[in-house]
Amino acid sequence: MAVGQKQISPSVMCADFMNFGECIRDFEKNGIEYLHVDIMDGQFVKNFTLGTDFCKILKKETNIPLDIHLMVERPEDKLSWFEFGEGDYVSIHYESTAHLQRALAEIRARGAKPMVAINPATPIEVLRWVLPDIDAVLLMTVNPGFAGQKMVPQSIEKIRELRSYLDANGYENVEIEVDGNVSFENARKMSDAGADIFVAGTSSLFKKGVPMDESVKKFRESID
Ligand code: S6P
Ligand code: MG
Repeated sequence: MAVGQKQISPSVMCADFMNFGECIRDFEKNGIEYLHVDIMDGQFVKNFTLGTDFCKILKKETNIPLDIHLMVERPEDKLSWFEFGEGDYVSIHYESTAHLQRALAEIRARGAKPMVAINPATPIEVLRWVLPDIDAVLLMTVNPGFAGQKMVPQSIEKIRELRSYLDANGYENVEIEVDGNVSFENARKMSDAGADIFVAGTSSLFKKGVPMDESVKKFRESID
């Protein structure tokens, strides 16, 4: 079975940057557990998003731990560019490196929590020999690169299988994070299937005109 309390990790690339400070204060006020920071390099995925300076600013401006999602080729060469440490999650894609275990071990050695991300088409069995090296699996429920996509329908079954797979191998403590079209409705199904951390983006928390307090309350009702 899954671990403890369900957690929300808003995708900050979906925020209104003209009012970003206010948005962070809203997250703090609402007890948001992580800030999901999407890093894209234009190669692993066809997009550019946030970067090293942005993570540095977040570390300075808030105590909310970061959840850095690296969608970059050869992440092992770039980990040293980022500031992260105790309490932060850092995820790297299985599909992005030939040196997955080394990169995960480096994240652990720097005091942060290593997480492996897998794309919708990647089988969960590829995780077998890095299970001792991770604290969580980031299960992509859309193909990475863009916000505002539709969930790949087989994702719910995949979450359920992943939870059983982790438990069957003795890794009940490894958390499952879901990312992509985590709407209020999908979040409920994902939670029932065994997800622990929910990346909230344009499909839920970042709706124009809806106060953050209201959206967070609704989100928690969906996942708890
Ligand atoms: C996508 C990225 C995600 C998105 C998130 C957006 O490549 O990794 O973290 O920011 O999925 O949320 P939504 O609700 O628009 O899918
Ligand atoms: Mg992401």
